Amino acid sequence: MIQPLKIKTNCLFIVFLLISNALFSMGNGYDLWLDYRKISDDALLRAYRDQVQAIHLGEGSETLRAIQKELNMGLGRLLDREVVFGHYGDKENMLVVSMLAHLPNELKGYIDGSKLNKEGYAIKSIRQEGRSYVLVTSNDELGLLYGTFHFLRLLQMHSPLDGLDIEESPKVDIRMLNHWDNLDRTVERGYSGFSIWNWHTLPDYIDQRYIDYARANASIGINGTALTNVNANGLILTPQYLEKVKALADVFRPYGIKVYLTARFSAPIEIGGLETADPLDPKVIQWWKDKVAEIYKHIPDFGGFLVKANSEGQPGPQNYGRTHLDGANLLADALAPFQGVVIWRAFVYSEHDPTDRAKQAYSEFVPDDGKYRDNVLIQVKNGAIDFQPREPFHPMFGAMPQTPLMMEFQITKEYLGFATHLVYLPKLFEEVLQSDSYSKGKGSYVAKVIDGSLDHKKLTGMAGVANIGTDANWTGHPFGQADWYGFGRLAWDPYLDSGTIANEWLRCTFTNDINFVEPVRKMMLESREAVVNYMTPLGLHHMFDTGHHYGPGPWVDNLSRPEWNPVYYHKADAQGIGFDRTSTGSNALAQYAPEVEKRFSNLDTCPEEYLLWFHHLPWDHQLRNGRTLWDGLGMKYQQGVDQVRTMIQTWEEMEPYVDEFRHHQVSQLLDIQLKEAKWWRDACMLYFQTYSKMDFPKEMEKPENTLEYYKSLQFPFAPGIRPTWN
Ligand code: BDP
Repeated sequence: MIQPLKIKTNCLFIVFLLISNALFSMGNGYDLWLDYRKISDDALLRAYRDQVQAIHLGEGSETLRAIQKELNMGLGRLLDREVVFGHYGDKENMLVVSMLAHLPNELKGYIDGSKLNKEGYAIKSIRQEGRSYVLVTSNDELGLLYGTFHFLRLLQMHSPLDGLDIEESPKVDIRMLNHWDNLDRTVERGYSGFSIWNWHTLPDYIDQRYIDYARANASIGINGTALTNVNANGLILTPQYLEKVKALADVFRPYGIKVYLTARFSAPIEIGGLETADPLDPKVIQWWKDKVAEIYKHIPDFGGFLVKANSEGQPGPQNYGRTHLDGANLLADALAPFQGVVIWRAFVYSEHDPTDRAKQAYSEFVPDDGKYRDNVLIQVKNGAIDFQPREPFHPMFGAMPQTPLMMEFQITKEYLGFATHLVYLPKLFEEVLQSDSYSKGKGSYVAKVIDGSLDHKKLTGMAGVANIGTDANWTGHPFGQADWYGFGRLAWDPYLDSGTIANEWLRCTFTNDINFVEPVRKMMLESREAVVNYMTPLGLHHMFDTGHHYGPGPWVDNLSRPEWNPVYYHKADAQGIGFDRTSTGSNALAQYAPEVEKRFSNLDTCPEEYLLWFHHLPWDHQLRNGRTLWDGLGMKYQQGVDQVRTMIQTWEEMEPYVDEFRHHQVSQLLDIQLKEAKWWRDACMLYFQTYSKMDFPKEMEKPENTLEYYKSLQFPFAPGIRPTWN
């Protein structure tokens, strides 16, 4: 139990403020969107100081202590003065942060708790007998934590504190990051340094980063983290590592974050000494039961397992002639007594299955709808191929009304320029969430599948593959932080719009100056279309160079599995280009609801941004602007390059508003982005020209090098590559 207390001004506090301000002025970005800069507007500063003369903090446990620390630091910095904690009534105007059950009697009755779910909160301005209160309240401690962060954000964004009447409850249950972090600290598809989990010094050494990670996640509502790579290593389930996992779970708990682990399906053999991992074998069943019980002894609120099985060489139930259903239910039964869940990934495609890769996940999972245990979620990537710059929504969304489907987005930019390109991903996430699956008629948005409202799902979730590493600013590119931030906000509320999120992030991270916020927000919102244009326009996809996925490789045709080769996806030939997924081709379109199928099948109604995803078309096919497909491709590539030029220009003009350090960082990265955008344009157009035999459109700049040159490029140490293919 924690009691309200008064923190006296002391030297330590002043030293703390000085140090934290000094760190900020370095602008290295470590503080993310929580840097709590002093309010720059004097009148506003006075008004805030007047409102928060003291804080009444209700009773609670360790989460309350985290809230207290955050208020102390946040308000200390924002208001640039000592933070006073006291009791209701101590001062004329106060901030009251307390669960409903512990509110002072005078403040009871202002909020109807039945409108808030377990993690929800309300923020309300109250005037009472000449006194003024801002009330942050909730049913549960976690709601109070989220409400506190929201309150601090209001100040960070210079919002007025009178007339507040906010009620917020998360729309999705499990809002989690998936770290593709290996135990040796390399990160698969990680572009911002090494894994932040220092397994070697755990459990005894608690890096401050673990705490700041928890704070940052809690501030955007993330409540789960899968610590390890989906290409899993069974060692994480051994006692030696579980002790380390426990240490992290203990750090995260006050911040409402549950820990999940990736379970390697063959772990019973590798670490359990069994001869098989057959999910129907009684010894295997018992092994998982015992293992789960052991984990819960260490971590009583363990979230559950995330599993990649029978995919890209990972072991799974099919190795024993069993199904994904058998595998998922085996683990679900072991976890059920402890309220744990199994998150089973639908990212599966087989080298022995000759059908279109885009169809395979649907074919494997949809027939078993309704047969999974209640604590199983199927985690589905946003599109049917693999985190491309643009993909139509996955046909599984809407097709499994009786099974919780969890969204998997990729926050790390494996296919969107690594941590080098400025591409604002919430725009992509929003596009997917707002796609209409038509599974229950018009308005069956993917967001409704994810928040469960479409089919009254009891369990819901959204996962994002993390872009976090040991870089000083966590995400490599300073704007990569916006992708982490935006993912969290959308997991909390999948109906938020990406422009609102960009506005919040920019104000909290850089400045509230509108001369900065508006142009940069515009730049962010346009950046996603730019990357689509200069990498994979008009529905092209997966043309990335082998293995590392850095740069273009549309010519690659020699990999062992057909669907690992870019030529499989673009199918360029003398006649034309594109993947026919209509009824004359792979018929993948049949997996969508009839309205969607019809719209995408028909060339007159198929949006041009998906054209070559669904159709193989002649080079001289006429686009809606009257130009040939060939010209249209060249123009799109050129447009992408030009958009990056505009971004550079915008950013140059922002110099007066940003610290020198970050301004320079972003400038350099944008220059690389321009270089690489041109590389994509030139390499792809030169290569496709060998088939089209047509001249480049007049709008397109001349390629800077020959096709042979682009083909000769090698990147043996490109970051993020899978270290072992196990
Ligand atoms: C692909 C990545 C690969 C991952 C795989 C997955 O290239 O490194 O292991 O997805 O999601 O995007 O399992």
